[in-house]
Amino acid sequence: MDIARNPATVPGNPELADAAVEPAQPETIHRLDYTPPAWLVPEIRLEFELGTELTKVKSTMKVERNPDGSHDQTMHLCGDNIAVMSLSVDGKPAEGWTMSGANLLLPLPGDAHEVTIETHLHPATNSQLMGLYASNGMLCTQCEAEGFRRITFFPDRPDVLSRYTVHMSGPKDAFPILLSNGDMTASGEGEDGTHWAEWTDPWPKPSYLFALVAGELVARKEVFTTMNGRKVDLAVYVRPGDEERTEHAMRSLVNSMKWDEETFGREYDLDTFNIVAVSDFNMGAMENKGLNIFNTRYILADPDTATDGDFDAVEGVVGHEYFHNWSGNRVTCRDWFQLSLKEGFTVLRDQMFSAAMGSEPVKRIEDVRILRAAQFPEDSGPLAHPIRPDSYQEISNFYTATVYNKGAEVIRMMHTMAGPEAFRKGSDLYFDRHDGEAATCEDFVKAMEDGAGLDLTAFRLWYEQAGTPKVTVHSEFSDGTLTLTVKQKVPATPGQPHKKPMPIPLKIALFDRATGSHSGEHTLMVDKAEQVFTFDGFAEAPVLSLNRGFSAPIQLESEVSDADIKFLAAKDDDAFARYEALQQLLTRELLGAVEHGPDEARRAAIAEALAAVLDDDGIDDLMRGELMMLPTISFLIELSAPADPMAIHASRERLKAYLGQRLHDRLTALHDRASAVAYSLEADARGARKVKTQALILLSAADEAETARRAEAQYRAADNMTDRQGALAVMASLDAPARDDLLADFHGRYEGNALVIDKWFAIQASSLRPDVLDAVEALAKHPDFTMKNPNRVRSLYMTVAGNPIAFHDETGRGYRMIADLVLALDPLNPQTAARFVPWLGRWRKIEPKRAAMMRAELERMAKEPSLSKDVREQVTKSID
Ligand code: 0A1
Ligand code: ZN
Repeated sequence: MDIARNPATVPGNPELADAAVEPAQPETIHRLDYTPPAWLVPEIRLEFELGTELTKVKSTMKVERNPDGSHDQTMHLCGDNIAVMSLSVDGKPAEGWTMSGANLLLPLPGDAHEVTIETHLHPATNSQLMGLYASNGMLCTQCEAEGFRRITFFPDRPDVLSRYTVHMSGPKDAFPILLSNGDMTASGEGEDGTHWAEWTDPWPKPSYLFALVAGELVARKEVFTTMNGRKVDLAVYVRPGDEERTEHAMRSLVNSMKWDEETFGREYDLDTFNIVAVSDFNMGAMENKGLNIFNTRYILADPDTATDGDFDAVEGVVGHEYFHNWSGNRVTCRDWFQLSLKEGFTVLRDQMFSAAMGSEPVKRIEDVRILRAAQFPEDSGPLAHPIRPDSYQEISNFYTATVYNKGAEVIRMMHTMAGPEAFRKGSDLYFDRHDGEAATCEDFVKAMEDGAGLDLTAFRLWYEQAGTPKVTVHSEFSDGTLTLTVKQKVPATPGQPHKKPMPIPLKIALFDRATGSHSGEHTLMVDKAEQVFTFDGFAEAPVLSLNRGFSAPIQLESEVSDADIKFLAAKDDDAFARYEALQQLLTRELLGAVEHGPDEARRAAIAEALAAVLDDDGIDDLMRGELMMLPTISFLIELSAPADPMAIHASRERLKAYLGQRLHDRLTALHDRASAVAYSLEADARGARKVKTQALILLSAADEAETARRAEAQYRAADNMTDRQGALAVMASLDAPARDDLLADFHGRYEGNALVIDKWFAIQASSLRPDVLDAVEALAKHPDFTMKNPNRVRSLYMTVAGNPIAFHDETGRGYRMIADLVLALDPLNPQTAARFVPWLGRWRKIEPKRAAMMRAELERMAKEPSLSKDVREQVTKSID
């Protein structure tokens, strides 16, 4: 083989190779262009000679022609930032191969061959954190979506499934633990202080599920016995010193395994299940077969360093990754357009799991809050896409709230329409029918139709159309009959100017005013632009409770009067609907006040409703804490475009001050009561901690001095992170003398604990003080700040982007700060950099002066010639 013949493959200098091949104009990939692969790889053996500076990889693939593929003689192997060091076919140097950009084109004469390729990797300088990289002294991989091609040349697409054998060797002192997918099948000692291990994964899998970890790690171990008596060795690996903080992750794993058996009939299928926590990670975690790799943030938790929210997040993400073993791994995706097939379903599964482990209504409220804060803005902005997108330039940009959270809502609607038993039949059929396959969203829908007995013909629109349907309900009452006229409109989104009406399962109840009860829920199937439903037999007009449990991911515009909303806020037996009623009342007041100042009657009604919430012994504190939260500014911006974020903020602070005054005694009494509850992880104690901080938040705008006194006391008395962080976050927005002392105390107390120092950055960046941007600029120069760690970058700058006071600073400084960050981070880590762009892309929702400044920042970024494909796609789409 003559490598020099290929200018793009310069041995030992992969960076040069990459620079030569990056296309100027990113290619757009279309869903309908899918064709099956011409060549399959039923088996692959990977041999790694591990080193942080240099790792040598030898890949030996059994390849065969795909009978269902085209008759292309040439095998297409993807590559990214790697060079061919050697290439042979059936033991002889390969001939006639060429490079097409970063990819390798290998002509193969027959129907089956053995292909061997050697590549060299440089983990220490891999700042993208895709492929093989070094993190905190260890080596680890991230392959989803297209990272495997940074390790070796391979048909790196999810419909090529292979059996993997992985052999790795390296110095025992640097890498005492050697892990990969499947079960360890052999190990031994080498020469000169090296050792080796071989791992075999019997389950065919796509390359994005490959994983390898090597380093000095310690584990918490446990044995789980599955429903059919299989003993599984579980381990949670962390860096030495962190093992005490893995108990909750292990408990969450065991609970997930048990829950998936009981709820979905899914059993684990290997003798080993390993989790590894790494500190440098672009996302939350990754479901690699038998070797889940996690951001430390979703593993490490103890009362002193993790909040109750952090504990919940660990439980949810551990569950999520474990559930992927079936929804994602046993049944995988045919292509990346099908991402929601695994992600939407797995999010629904993790939501159901967390609900079962804790409080179902509270979990539902939290999930809807996330949907509204993250997905609704996406669905109404320039980056809107269906849960099954039609095209992309960079697939990493499609790991979105739409694909994940709206994807979960869509499957939840199937669950609602089918009921739990029929839904389970549908999911059983899906897993049976497609086990071992790379499937499509259509396969899932079909299995649900066949198994659950649903007709989803029209429902498939939820996979095709982007945009949050707007639904209005108009009611009329006469002669004992209630007539509901329901109208829906799906707004235009990029590339989809005209929409069809969607099938919407709308759960409602009709309350009798006199008794305060109703005679049962109805699920209306709304599937036309306009539809009329009638209900008889009422003595007087009933009170409408609509979209109960948030049965459909829609924006509901109802004409329900303040009085009826107040009725529901006090009496609705659906906890979600009760929360929703209060939110609606709050939203009306917050937005109304921006236009015409406060509405005294409505404010009084809110205070009365909240007083009832504070007094009601029938509500537990976890729910009370939810009911005490005001709608977020980003949610309010969504509803009031074009919005003046400062006016919304001011309106919110004004209402907080009013409520803080009106409810002062109740809030201080609540704070006192909750402060007396001892720490535990039980629901009562968690609830107490939640209301404690919520009480301070409501009090803060009314009485700064009292709030500061209480926050300081809460901070100093805290024996757990929930209280400490809550108090410090309240304090961070005040002008109190103790503020800086407490911030310094917090830093000193947790120096060296990366996850807690992340909190220290985030707390300061979330401040509502006018000097917040000065503080952020200073923090960016703090010795603990680094652009190399995504958690640290997010803790400072994602918080800025999500803090309307900072981001929407009227000088445009917040926008510039985020654009500067994107430009600085892009060369290091394009994937993480691209995640900041959508904040600026929301300019259409903002009043013209700010909108122009936001857009100008996008244009400034677009002028940068060396922008990554990731950032370029988001910037270009956001400007249009
Ligand atoms: N499949 C993972 C998410 C994930 C996607 C891409 C990644 O690349 C950096 C990492 C993780 C999940 O849903 O948990
Ligand atoms: Zn997932």
